[in-house]
Amino acid sequence: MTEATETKHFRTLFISDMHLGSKAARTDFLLDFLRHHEADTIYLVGDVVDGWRLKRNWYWPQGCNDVVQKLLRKARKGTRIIYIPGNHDEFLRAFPGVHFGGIEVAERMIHEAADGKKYLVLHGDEFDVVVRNIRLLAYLGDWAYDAAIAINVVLAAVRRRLKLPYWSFSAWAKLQVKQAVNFIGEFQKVVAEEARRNQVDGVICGHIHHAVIEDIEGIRYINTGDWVESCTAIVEHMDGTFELICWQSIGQTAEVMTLPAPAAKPVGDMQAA
Ligand SMILES: [Mn+2]
Repeated sequence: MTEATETKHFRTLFISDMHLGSKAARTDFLLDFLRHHEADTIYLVGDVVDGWRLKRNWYWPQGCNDVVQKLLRKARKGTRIIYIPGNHDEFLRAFPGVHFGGIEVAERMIHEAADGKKYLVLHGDEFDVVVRNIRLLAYLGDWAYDAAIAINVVLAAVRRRLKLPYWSFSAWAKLQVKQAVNFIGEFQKVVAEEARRNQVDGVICGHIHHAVIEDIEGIRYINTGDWVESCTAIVEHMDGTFELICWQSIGQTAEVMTLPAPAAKPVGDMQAA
């Protein structure tokens, strides 16, 4: 292991979709990333622990412990850590406002960047149902949109009670290879629209395992990606600029994408994750 890279300190760090407890979790890269990146505030943007995978069969190698220990240690040393549960760790959604080991649980947050811009931070799975029914909902209007999200939340709770897995948008989207391209674009549009409804400048989410920083009709859309395939994180510098980091090797970054982002691509032209 190389120790060549020094530790960098950021204002904020956003990571999601680590899926600890699933065999696909890249705890080796994640641990190395956490060693080299410190921040005043860390947002865990959902699907940190893969609760449904663990329910089926317990898989918790040392790497998962190391990641949890590393995060708890950062919290002890003064990093503010906010955990926004996703659909795979939705058991935590029952505990908004709870603190454990210095980590706060919240359903969603408004993050104010150093430049004063406001970002809605959420996991994003509640929009699966909107994405699936986008044309119908556009026709029916605002109340139907709100109702669809409410129904999705209730359905998820019912499925949980019946011990059925949450309907996985990303897994499903990936199966529909051709359609996935459109669905990622639609998801981004719907989430950006939610930011507009909340009168903020942008949104930071996870869920679809497709990291990107781009502008969608005047709203900055930032997706943290995942630590299963792409091994990505979002950092906010001290001046409020955001950067997408790919950490796919031990001790050095493989790829860095910095703002200002390239011109926004038209929806539907996205690369499937
Ligand atoms: Mn998710």
